[in-house]
Amino acid sequence: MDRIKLILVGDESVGKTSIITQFSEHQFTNEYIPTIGSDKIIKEIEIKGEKLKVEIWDTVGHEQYRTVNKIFIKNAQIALIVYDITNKDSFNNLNFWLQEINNNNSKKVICCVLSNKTDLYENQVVESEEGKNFAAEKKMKFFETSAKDYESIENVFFEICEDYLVQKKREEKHKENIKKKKEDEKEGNDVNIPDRGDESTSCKIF
Ligand SMILES: Nc1nc2c(ncn2[C@@H]2O[C@H](COP(=O)(O)OP(=O)(O)O)[C@@H](O)[C@H]2O)c(=O)[nH]1
Ligand SMILES: [Mg+2]
Repeated sequence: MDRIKLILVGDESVGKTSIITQFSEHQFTNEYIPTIGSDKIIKEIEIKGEKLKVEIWDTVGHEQYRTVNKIFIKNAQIALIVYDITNKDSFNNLNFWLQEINNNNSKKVICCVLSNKTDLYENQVVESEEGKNFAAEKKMKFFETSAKDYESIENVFFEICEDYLVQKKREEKHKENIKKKKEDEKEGNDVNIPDRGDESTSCKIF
């Protein structure tokens, strides 16, 4: 079974821990419990008959200093970058988190933006369009979530993990094509390798 590393980043208090708790335990609390220690949970999911072990890494309460442990980001395949619709700063800092991922991960990471706390629309200060535009500019997916609502959270994890599987298959196919090309070259045949076509959902673009 494939095992993948998924991390959540974003400012303090945007709802990262709540999102994880909702996804893994179907629970939500209004209390703010700062995350301490290293938090990693493993959840097994199944996408179209394919099983996947997802390691979900929560930041460990150092978001306020805006520094992230390099180990935390290293080797992550998926990053959920979260902001809170009632907190403009958390939106303005999305770029910072994106850079942080790019600087500390040599591999291609599938990044997406989560606009969280949609249930607090009365206090909304970041318009939906702003979030959508930001994500579109960087060719990332955009999700509107409320950690109170299991469905919107579940949807994110399933969709983004499915994207990962699709990309992985594309890469495998690409490798196969290269191998085949080499073999054909040896035999003197002429073969074109199709593009991987995996430009979207990657944050290695800006
Ligand atoms: N109303 C509402 N509150 C939320 C939501 N997500 C998180 N919270 C609250 O925001 C606070 C911070 O959440 P937490 O998950 O600890 O944020 P973290 O610092 O990013 O891990 C807590 O009081 C949560 O109950 C949400 O979607 N809606
Ligand atoms: Mg937390």
